[in-house]
Amino acid sequence: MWSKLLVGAAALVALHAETGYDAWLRYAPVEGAALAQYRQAIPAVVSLLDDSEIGRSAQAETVRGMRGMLGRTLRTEAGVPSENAIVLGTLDEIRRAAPAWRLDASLPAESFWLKTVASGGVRYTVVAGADARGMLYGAFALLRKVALGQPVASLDEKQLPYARIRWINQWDRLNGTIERGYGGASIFWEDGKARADLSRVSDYGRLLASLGINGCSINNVNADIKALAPDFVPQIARIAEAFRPWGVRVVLAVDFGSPQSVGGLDTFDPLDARVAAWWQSTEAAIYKAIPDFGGIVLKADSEGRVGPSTYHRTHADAANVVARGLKPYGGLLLYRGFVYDHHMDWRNLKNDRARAAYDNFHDLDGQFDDNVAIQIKNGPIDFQVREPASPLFGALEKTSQAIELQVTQEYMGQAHHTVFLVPMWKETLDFDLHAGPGPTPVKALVAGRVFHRPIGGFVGVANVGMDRDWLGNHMSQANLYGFARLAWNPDLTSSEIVSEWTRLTFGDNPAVDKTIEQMQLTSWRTYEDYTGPLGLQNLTDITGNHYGVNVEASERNGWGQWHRADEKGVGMDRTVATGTGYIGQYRPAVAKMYESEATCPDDLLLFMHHVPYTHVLHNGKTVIQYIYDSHYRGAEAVEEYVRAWRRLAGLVDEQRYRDVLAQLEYQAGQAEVWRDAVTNWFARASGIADAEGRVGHYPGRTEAESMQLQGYTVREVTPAEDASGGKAVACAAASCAAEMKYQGAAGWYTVRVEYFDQAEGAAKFRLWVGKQVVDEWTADLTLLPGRPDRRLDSTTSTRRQITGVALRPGDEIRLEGVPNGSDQAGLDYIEILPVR
Ligand code: GCW
Repeated sequence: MWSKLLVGAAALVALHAETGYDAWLRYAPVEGAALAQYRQAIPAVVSLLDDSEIGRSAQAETVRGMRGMLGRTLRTEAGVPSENAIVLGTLDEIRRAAPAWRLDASLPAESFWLKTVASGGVRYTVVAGADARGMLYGAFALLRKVALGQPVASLDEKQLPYARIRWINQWDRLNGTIERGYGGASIFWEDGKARADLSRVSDYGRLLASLGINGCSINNVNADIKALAPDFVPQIARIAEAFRPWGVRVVLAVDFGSPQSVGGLDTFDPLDARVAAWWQSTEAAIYKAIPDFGGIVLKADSEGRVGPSTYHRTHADAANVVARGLKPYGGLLLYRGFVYDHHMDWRNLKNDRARAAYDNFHDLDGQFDDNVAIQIKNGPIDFQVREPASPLFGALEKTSQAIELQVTQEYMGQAHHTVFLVPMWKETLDFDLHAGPGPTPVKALVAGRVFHRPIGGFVGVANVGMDRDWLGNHMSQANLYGFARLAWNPDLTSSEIVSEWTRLTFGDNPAVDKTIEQMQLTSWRTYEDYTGPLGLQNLTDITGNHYGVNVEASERNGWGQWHRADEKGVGMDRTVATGTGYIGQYRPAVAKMYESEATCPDDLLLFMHHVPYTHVLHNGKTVIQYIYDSHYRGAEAVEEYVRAWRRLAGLVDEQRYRDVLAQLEYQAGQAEVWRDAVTNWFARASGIADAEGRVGHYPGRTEAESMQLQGYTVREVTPAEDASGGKAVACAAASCAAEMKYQGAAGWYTVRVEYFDQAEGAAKFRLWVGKQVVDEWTADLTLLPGRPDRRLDSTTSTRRQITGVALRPGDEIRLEGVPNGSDQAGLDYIEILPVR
C-alpha cells in the first residue's frame, strides 16, 4: 500500500504547474526505458557550422530541448568534432567542412535533411539545412522526434516545405488591443508604439519557427495609417529584431490611402507616377532598416477601407503599385481577396455575397505581378462554421494565391468553446476543384503547384496575445499548431496532427491522450451541430459580437450572410437554374454536384439550396428534424466532454486541468443556450413540432419570471430566443431574490441556475435551500474583450451547476442576487434534474 502511495506521490510531483506558456515546446523529461535509449543515441556535443543568428538559435534550442528531455547539457562547439556529435549547418557549409561525408543532394529553400553519418569510427547526427532557416527547422524536427518517442539513432530523412508562404497574420492595433483577439492584449504594441519589453515576441517567434512559419504580419489589416509614417520604421525594426533569430520575417499591413494620408500627396491613385514613387521610396526605407522584411498585406476596398475603386482602377493596379517597390528586395505583396459589398439589397434574391471574391478577381487573372499573391479566405463568406471551398481558388491560373485560415476563433466560440479546426481546414485543402486535368485539390492550387506559380501558400490569422496561454484556451493552441503543421505539410491527417500536439502538450499518458484527441477531433462537428448545421452558417449575432445566438441577425440587412429562413423553408438558393448563380463559379464537375439537391452533400444543403422544412435529407431525416436533433446531439456531446475530462483528474497537471474543466463546463452551458434558442426559433418559424417532444418541454425547469420575486423585475429579452420563455428577471435594487417551492420527489439532484453574467460589474449570487446556503458565486467572467455586453442575452447567459443537492418536497429554493456596476444579477431559470 505504501509503495503504491509513493508511486502516486512521484507522479504528482511530475505534474508540476503548467501555465500553457510553453505550448508544444515543453521538453518534458523522457521517462523509463526510452530515456536510456535516447541518452545512448544523442551525443554529448552539438556543433554549429552556421555561425549566424539563426544558427545560434538552433544550437541553443538543441541544448535547451535535450536538457529538458534527457537531463543532459550538451557541450556546444563549432566545426566538425572528432567525437560523436550533432552537427548543425547549411548543406553547403557541411559539404565544405566534411567532404568525406558525401552529402550530395539538392535541397529546396528552407528544407532540411536529418542524416546519421558514420565516419572514421565517429557517429554524427547531421542536421543540414538548405539555408539557415531550413537548419533551424531541422533542429526543431530532431527535438520533436525525441519528444514524440520516435527513433533518432539512424536517420535519413529530408523534409521540404509544401509552399513558400507560411505566414501568420495578427490583427493587432497599435493601441495594444487586438481585433478578434481572445488571448489578451497585443504582444507587439502598446500605446501606439512597440512594447518596451518584446520578449514575448521572441518567444512567439520560437513557437512559430518550431513548425516552419517564416513570416508574421504584426498589425491589423484594418491598418492604422501610422504604420507607414516615416518616423515609425524604428518601431517595426525593433519587432523585426525580436523575430530575426527565429527566421520569422516581419510583414506589415498597410492602408492603401497612405500616399495621401501620410505621404502628403494629393492622391493615392495607383496609376499616378508620384504615387508609385512614394511606394518605392517608402518601401526602400523599410528595407534599409529591415533587410529581411517579408512584405505587405493589403486590405483594400473592403469593409470601409479605401482602395483602387476611388480612381476606378483595378485591384491589379493597386496590388502592383505596392508590389513593385518590394520586388527589388524579394518582398511579397499579399492582396486580400476579401472584397465584397456590405450594403447589398437583401430583397433581391439574386444578390449574393458569396459571389464576391470570384466576381472581383477572376477577370483580373494574369494582370498581377509575380510577387503578388491573392490571399483568399477558405470559404466564400467569412470563416463560418461550414463553407464550401472558395471557387476563386480554382479560377486563377495566372495569378499566385494563398489561403487565409482563421486560427483565432472569431465565429468558433472565441476561446470559450473548444473547437479544433484542422478537420475543417483539411476538408477544404483536400477538396478537388477540378481546375485542370488530374487532381487539383485546394492545397495544390494555393501552393502554386497546379499552374506553376512562383509563389503561394498559407496564411493563418492567429491573434495570440499576452495571456500566459497565448490564445485564452489551452485547447485552442492545437489550432495554431495544426495550422503551422498543415502549412508545412498539408498531407498530414487530422489525427496525426492532433496526436502529435497532444503528446507534446500534455505528455504521453494514453488515457489523457485518447480523451483529448477524441474531444478535439469531434469538436468541430459538435460545434456545428449546436450553432449552424446543414450549411446554415453560424446563427450568431452577425452584426454584433459574432458570439451569441441571434437567428435573424443575418437577415434583412446588407451584410449578405442570409439564410433566408421563413415559415415555409430555409436556405440560400445559389443554383444557376433558379438562384444567385454562385454555383456556376465552380468548374462543371463541382458545379454539377452542388446544383442538384440530389447530389449536394447534406452538410452544405442550405448553403446551396432553399428547401421546405419537410425536405428529406440523404440521411433520411427532414431538415427541421435534423435541426432539432443536431442541436440536442451537439449539446449532449459537450456534456460528455465534461464527463470525460473529469475522468482525467490527477492525470493532468492541476492548473491546466482546472482551466480546461472550467472552460468545458461553461461551453456545456452555452451549448444548451444555443440548443434551446435555435430549436425554439425554428419550431416557431416552421410550426412543426419536434418528433421527439424535446423542444419547448424542459422537465425540471422553472422560469424566473414565474417565481416569487422580491425586487426582481421581469424583462423581455431580445432576441426572444436568447432566454428561456423569451423573458428573464433583473435586479434594479440593492439586492433581490427569486423563490420557488420544490414539488418533486425526495432525492439527490443537480441544480442548474441559468443566470446572466453582464459585463462591467460582478454581481453576486447565493442559492439557498430552506435555511441553508448551498452555493454562492460571483459573476465575473470576461467574455468579449473590448466589446462589453451589458445585455441580458445569450452571450451573457451562463450556467452554474450545483451537483448533489438533497431536496424534499416543499423545500423553498431561493436565489439571491446582488447587482454590481452594470451587472444586474439577471436570472433566466432554475432547472432541477435527478443526479445521473
Ligand atoms: O470577419 C471579418 C471580421 C473583421 C475582419 C474582417 C477581415 C479585420 O469580423 O474583424 O477585419 O473579417 O477579414 O478583414
